[in-house]
Amino acid sequence: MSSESLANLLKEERRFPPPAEVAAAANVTAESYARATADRLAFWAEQARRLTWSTTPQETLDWSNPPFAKWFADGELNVAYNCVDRHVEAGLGDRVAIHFEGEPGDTRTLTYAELQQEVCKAANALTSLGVEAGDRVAIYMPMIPETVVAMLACARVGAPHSVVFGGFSADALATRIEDADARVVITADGGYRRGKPNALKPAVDEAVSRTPNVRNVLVVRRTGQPVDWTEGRDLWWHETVDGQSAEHTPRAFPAEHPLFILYTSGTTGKPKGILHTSGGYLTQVAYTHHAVFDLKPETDVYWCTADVGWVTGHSYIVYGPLANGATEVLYEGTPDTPHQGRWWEIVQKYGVTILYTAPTAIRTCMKWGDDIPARFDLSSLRILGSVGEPINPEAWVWYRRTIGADRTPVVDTWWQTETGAIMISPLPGVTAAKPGSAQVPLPGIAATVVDEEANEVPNGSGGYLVLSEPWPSMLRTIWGDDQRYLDTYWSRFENRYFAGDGAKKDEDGDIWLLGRVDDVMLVSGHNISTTEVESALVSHPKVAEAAVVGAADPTTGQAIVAFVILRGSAAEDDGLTEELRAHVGQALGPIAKPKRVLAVAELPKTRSGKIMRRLLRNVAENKELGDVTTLTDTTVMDLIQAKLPHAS
Ligand code: 6R9
Repeated sequence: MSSESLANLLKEERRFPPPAEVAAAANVTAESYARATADRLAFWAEQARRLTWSTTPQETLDWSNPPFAKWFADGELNVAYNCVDRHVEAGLGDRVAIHFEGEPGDTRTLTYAELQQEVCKAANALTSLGVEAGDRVAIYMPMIPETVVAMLACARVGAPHSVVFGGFSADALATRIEDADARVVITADGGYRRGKPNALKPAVDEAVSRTPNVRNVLVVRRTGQPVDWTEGRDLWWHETVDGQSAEHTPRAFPAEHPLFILYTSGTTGKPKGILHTSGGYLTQVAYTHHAVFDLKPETDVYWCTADVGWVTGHSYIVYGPLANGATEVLYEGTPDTPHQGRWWEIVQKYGVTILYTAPTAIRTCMKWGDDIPARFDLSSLRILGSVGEPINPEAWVWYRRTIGADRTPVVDTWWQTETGAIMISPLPGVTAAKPGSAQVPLPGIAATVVDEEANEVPNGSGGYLVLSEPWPSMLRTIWGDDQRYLDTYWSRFENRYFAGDGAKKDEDGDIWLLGRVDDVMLVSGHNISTTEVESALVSHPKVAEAAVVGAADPTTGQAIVAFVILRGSAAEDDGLTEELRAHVGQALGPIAKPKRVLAVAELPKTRSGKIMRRLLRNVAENKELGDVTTLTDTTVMDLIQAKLPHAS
């Protein structure tokens, strides 16, 4: 982004200092920043001591062959032991690990002692199927306790898992099974979604018909729906796992032993298998979960609404919270089944104290109206978190006021599949929060904003977000493709990790994320961030959600096209476009005014709630849509196209 960027035009003056009671008892105080800056490696070595190692590491970072990092390389540990057994050994076996809430309303509680038994049985079952350390296992599951058990069982036997979203197609699953060369697939007959059983097994059958190296498919019975069965290959979980011994001695693996592969789609090319390893990853997810959410494991009830098929589910449903001995909620279904208050009902029922969700969900709840959360007792909540996209200031303030009774800190956490753990975020007991800004790198993290020439930009300017020092939970490579790892992340700027996000530093040096660099719009020679125009639109009382794209334009290079979802009561009338154009013009300046504004019923989103602007750009330019396999709902695009027969 050039210095002509409009990055400074969006003014947000509201400030929310940490509540005195949170600050007084906070897990992490301002002093950590200074300590971590003084000696970053000593800081991470200290955080590694949160874990129980069978061989304590003496080395911290080996960066002798950058960008291929080794963290705590001479240490040995078992990740599943750290997430489960050690809590039981510490006398906490009766503490609830998981409050499971199925979409139909069925529930199940697993204490740490019970979780230990389940994980041990599943580990024994995997061993009985010939799974050995280093073998890859694919997991294609709904959000049920067995999914967490399966992941931990893989970790326990040292078999890297590759979790594939239950919403992905047979095709997407086959590609991922093949790329990782998985030998076993763990799945379920189906899961519940929007009030109905949603089959999973047929997609596995189709995928596995194309991946001959898969020996076994282990199937959890969740919905009881009929399934096709291949004798000799398919096995029921309850027949294979339940009868196993609940004793299993965890084996220690080197810190750099692969823990999982998780595929990110990216806009072009085949999905990238992001590889994470054990000791550094677990250190940073445990530390960040403790620091950013101020977790008090004795009293908190934590709930992350993500799907485990997303990195947020890996790091902040499975590994971080369980390494910290947290009590958490696991919910199978959608927020509006059977009614739009389902989430708030769950908060009330379990007394959730920490809630971690995505901006898209927050904006959807805003759209449904304040009266829905108002019907439930949300007074247990003390910390709210956001992840996945920039959160518009309006949505941030709504979240804090309507869900958090204007009392709870909101932490806007920036990170990626590749970073493994949260990198930039306020700390709830330290940071005076600014709605819409992720603000500051966490202790031990070096992040900044640079221009085209790799110079750090001064405060008040925009550019590219980079990470300037290695971090413990960083990806180690792209599975099977070191060159692509180098090209994608380490070639744009020397010795710095290129995140692919635009960002700016405000006058205080706080970081604001401006959207993916690929999405930045170029209008009459000015770089304009999608995030800022969308935030300006969402700050209009008639707009619930917005997505903007730069569509090719003969005079201005690109012209801004805005797709908006209106709030419940607002109607699409002739004056709407002018009203919204004027509103954006006032917030950001005339150059940022959208050329066209289109009211739509839904926006195309990935399963993790990210708006797929590429598809909207193609619609606006009247082009072929391209790959839609990661969309939650492909019919959304038909509706939008129908609205726009002659787009360009
Ligand atoms: C955790 C996760 C990574 C991309 C990232 C950025 C966007 C995530 C954000 C955010 C602004 C935040 N992103 N958190 N943008 N503010 N708090 O989402 O991982 O699915 O790999 O996506 O998401 O664009 O580069 P992943």
